[in-house]
Amino acid sequence: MSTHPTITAFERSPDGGRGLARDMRVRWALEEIGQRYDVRPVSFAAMREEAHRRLQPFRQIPTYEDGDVTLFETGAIVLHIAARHEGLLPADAAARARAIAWMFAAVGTVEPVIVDREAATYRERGKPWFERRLRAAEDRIRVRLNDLSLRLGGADWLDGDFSAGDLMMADVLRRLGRSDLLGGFPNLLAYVGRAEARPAFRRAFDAQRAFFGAGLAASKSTPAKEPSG
Ligand code: GTB
Repeated sequence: MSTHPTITAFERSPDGGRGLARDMRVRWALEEIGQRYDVRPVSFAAMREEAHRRLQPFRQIPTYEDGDVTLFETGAIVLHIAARHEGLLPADAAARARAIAWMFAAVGTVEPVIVDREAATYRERGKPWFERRLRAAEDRIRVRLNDLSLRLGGADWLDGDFSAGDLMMADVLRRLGRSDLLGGFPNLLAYVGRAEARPAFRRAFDAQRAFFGAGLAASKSTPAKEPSG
């Protein structure tokens, strides 16, 4: 029996090893607390099968299994990890609650507008309304980034020391790459850079690259499937 958690990840990297799929934030959280973990690759076909749907009702990755705990949704997974180990949530109850609020802000307020733009790019390109749709999606992202940028100001992290709130927020922002959108907010660009410079992030990033390993060359030329979610 495994004595450490098992997470699931795509069988083949959809992004050429750039660590943009959501297993990355779970790997990163586990690295931050120094927890070993196993990764079980799941193919798109297997994601639709009953065995995976029992773990993830929406046929997605990642999932998390550790003893009698089985979880889906990265917010819930990272919160579960952070709540049980030191290092990702402050000890002070009020500060801890605020860090958790930032986790929710990342997945509930910032991530949806970023995902919406990507979904439009994949599904609506070529439609007569595409350019207008894209501009509207980007405007919504800028509104969120502007508010976030104002709140962060010149601080290193959103609320005191680095927390699971920063981990989730930085990983959500990473999805924008080095786009003009993020580039318009130098403090957010620097924030993501600081997050990516953390040794735990580097270990997680290298681990996902190594995991995809030989599959990378193939997935660059023939994407396994249009990225989704
Ligand atoms: N809310 C869920 C969570 O946070 O756990 C969302 C999980 C999710 O969207 N998972 C995606 C998935 O399994 C993978 S991360 N999609 C398959 C499907 O829905 O059929 C999304 C993702 C995919 C690819 C890239 N990429 O290539 O850059 C980036 C992000």
